[in-house]
Amino acid sequence: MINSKRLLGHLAELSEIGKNDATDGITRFSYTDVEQEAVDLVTEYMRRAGLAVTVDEVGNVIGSTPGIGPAIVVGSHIDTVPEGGKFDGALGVLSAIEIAQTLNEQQVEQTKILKVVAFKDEEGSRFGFGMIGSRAMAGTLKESHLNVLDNDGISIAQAMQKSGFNPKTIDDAKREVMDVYVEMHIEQGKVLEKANLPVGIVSGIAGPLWLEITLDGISEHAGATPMNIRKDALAGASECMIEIETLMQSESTAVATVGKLNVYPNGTNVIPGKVVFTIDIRDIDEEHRNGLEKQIISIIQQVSQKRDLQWNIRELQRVKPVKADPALQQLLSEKIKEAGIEPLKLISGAGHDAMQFGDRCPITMLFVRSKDGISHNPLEYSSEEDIALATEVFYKFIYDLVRK
Ligand code: HGY
Ligand code: MN
Ligand code: MN
Repeated sequence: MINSKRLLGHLAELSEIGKNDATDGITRFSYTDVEQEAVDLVTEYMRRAGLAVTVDEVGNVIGSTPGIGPAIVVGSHIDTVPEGGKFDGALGVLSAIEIAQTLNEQQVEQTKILKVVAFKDEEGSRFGFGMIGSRAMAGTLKESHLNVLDNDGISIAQAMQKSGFNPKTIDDAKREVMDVYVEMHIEQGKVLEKANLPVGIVSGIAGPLWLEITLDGISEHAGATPMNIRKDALAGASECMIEIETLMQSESTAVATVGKLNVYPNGTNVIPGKVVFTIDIRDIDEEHRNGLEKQIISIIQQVSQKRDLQWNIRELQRVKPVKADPALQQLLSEKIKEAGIEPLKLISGAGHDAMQFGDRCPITMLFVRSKDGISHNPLEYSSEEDIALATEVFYKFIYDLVRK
């Protein structure tokens, strides 16, 4: 039996780090002092669980049971979106630590090594380029990726250096030889709540494609410039967004979101001469996502031509959708049934570190119900009962994996 009281205590303690007391929102961006505080706390929890803790070249925190050879790797992240919730990522890392501590306390004979990982910068909130830690561990992080800048003009490489990491060594980030990679995470959607189920099995993860669009017009006097001769970049961006939203209405699984928008020079009496906005396009089918990308780019081209705006598109990240391993899903399904719950399979609309390992080893995820499906929001909530039940199911799942 896991110690759910201890786990919930850890969750409460971690959620105090980076919390905005006015909104209850949590902000922990990678390579910042706040995030380092969270890393130190999670390192302490790993040690108390009897894990040997190492930090790799990009800052992944890895807690391992003794031995060498292929490992059962269980991970998630402790960085957040701006004003995020308590559970996204944190629940996965802390439940994995709780499971390791329970295996250790109950002196369970393990034939496989267990590694618990808190991956660096899963969200991509600071640099617009995410999954830095899991990409490094998968061996796909390139030095060129480290040039992207945050809002203060600091690159990933500079932020790494400031935190004591050497960007030149990212290739040495140990590629853990993974037997399997599994992750527990809040669902962040409404499927489990609608099905009235506390947990679900992830059968696949939709792949996010992030684009940054820049539209250039002319900043002019808002009072002295007649409407018919303006090159208003914000009006152009708004027309693009409405056309993109209309295009996506007929989609059943694909989604597209404009999440960030910067207006220049951002003055009340100035016609916006420049706008920079992001588009996050996702689907479980890569071909279909590529088709949508083409249609969205053509909308941007046509609106820009009509309004005499210059347009530029920069790809921020392109992550392949992945399918979960059938055998792992089957084993998880058995553990859910043993808990008296009907096993439901669902696709994850949200991206996760697990995507970086989908083509290297079997992966799957256990989802925990999200109240009202809300996430990336201080209102994000999963009940203590659901967390306890999910962690117990995941414990039994990992118990089998480490003794195979
Ligand atoms: O963007 C995502 O899907 C995840 O929350 N990083
Ligand atoms: Mn997450
Ligand atoms: Mn997230």
